[in-house]
Amino acid sequence: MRYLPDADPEVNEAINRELQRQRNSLELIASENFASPAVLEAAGTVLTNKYAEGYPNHRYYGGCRHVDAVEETARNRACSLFGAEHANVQPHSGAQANTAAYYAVLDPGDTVLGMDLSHGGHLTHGSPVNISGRLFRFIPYGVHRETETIDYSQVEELAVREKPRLIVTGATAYPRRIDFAAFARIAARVGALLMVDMAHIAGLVATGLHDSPIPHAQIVTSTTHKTLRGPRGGLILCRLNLAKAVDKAVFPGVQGGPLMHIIAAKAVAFGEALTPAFRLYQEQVLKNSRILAESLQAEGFRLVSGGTDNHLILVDLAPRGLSGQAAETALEEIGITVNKNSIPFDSQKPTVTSGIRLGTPAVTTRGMREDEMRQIARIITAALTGGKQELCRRRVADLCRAFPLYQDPSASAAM
Ligand code: DSN
Repeated sequence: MRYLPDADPEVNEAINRELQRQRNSLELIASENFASPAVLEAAGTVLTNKYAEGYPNHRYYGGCRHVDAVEETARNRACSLFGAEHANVQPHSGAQANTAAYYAVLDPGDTVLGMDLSHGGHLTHGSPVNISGRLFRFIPYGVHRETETIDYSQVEELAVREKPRLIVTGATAYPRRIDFAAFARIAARVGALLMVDMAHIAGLVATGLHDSPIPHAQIVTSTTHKTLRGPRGGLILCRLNLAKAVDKAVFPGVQGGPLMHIIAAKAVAFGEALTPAFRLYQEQVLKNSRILAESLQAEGFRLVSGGTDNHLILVDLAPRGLSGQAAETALEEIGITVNKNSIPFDSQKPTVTSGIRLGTPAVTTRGMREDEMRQIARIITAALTGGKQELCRRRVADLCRAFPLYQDPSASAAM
């Protein structure tokens, strides 16, 4: 930082402390990642100064020729990356992308099926406290009590009974593959549209390591900062016949001026995701997740659904007599960041929970591999079963030192 330290020491100090926190702790929040230095640079540019309401070549402001070029690049790269017919890269976030997607295809009061938040869905998939649950008649579906995997027969029964206009799938705390073809068959049977929120798995989808929703869904939404490892933001992909409705729903529907600096950073991230190195990174994310899951199971932890097929793991702590809240705090004290998370049929309230959610995208970006996952499982076990805090803290610090972050750019951006 050249200017900030003098211009605003207070904010500069907080940013520096956050940088140190990211460097010196193990980030296991499944939805977080470390954007590359190139993505950070693009996000911190003069493009933040530009108003560009509208779309390339159809703006409501002059002076847009350079930001037009950036947005075109971002849209084209998003389409190539996912094999989509149309991309809207303007949503400020995943929640904005979902709200715009609903606005594009629904009328207030329409019936929609969405995955229950407490079974791994998302707030914007019809939670009563979210605008989606206020504007539309969402009917929740969930997972089987025994297998803890999506109950496709329940989805079908609800679809036949409720005749929804839209079925939404995608999850924030679901460790298994989602069968988009099964959802598409159910949607087709009842004449509903299918929307997939692939925010968590977008990086896996981009590299062919999770089935793509694109052939099955009319609308696909995502964030750009999770497994996709871009800047914080949202994205909508759709078929050409919905392109106009989607674009209108984003602007002027739910947003005003796009964040052109973030769109530039999205373009850079999509460019990175198109490289072979990104596929290797995603393969390692999956290997790390599987090894972390197996190592925790070997330590006696119960995992929701018995394991993982993707980048995340949901640990049920009830059999160990712990709450998610207590575990989150205990792990934070030794330098491991996770989030407490409800598990399906949880007996604890959402502010306490019986589970924690772990993910491997961020530690994999630091370059960690299978052996480090085994070490992390041992540290987590020690921290949650009365092991010496000081020793756990030291082992976390050793790992962080061995895999530096944002020091040597090649170390943080190489994978
Ligand atoms: N808050 C995100 C997550 O952590 O999964 C979803 O939007």
